[in-house]
Amino acid sequence: MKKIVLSTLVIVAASAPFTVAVAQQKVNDMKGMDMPKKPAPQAGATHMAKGEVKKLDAKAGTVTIAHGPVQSLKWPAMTMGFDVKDKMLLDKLAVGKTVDFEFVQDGSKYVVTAVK
Ligand SMILES: [Cu+2]
Repeated sequence: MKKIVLSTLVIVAASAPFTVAVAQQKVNDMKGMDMPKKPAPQAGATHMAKGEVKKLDAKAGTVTIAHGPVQSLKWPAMTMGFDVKDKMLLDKLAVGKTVDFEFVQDGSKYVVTAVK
């Protein structure tokens, strides 16, 4: 009886460091999996569209464009407002003009970054 208890203790004692080592290895593996931190696919992406300028407010730096479908955002054609941060771009915009333009999402806003 005494012998059985002793050998059980030995087995537990012997296997304990191994169990800890395996657990540690698992934690390290998980950390490794988290390593490549890629941004969300759409974050910071530039979208391209073609549209007709409907309204322009140079002072506020906003433009309303009736744009065609935007594939990268799965948008249908629509008329909507954009911010225009770069005043240089405002010179390229005029009501009634059809432009190819690029824009990015900035929070809940869409900002025109290039006009061709
Ligand atoms: Cu839109």
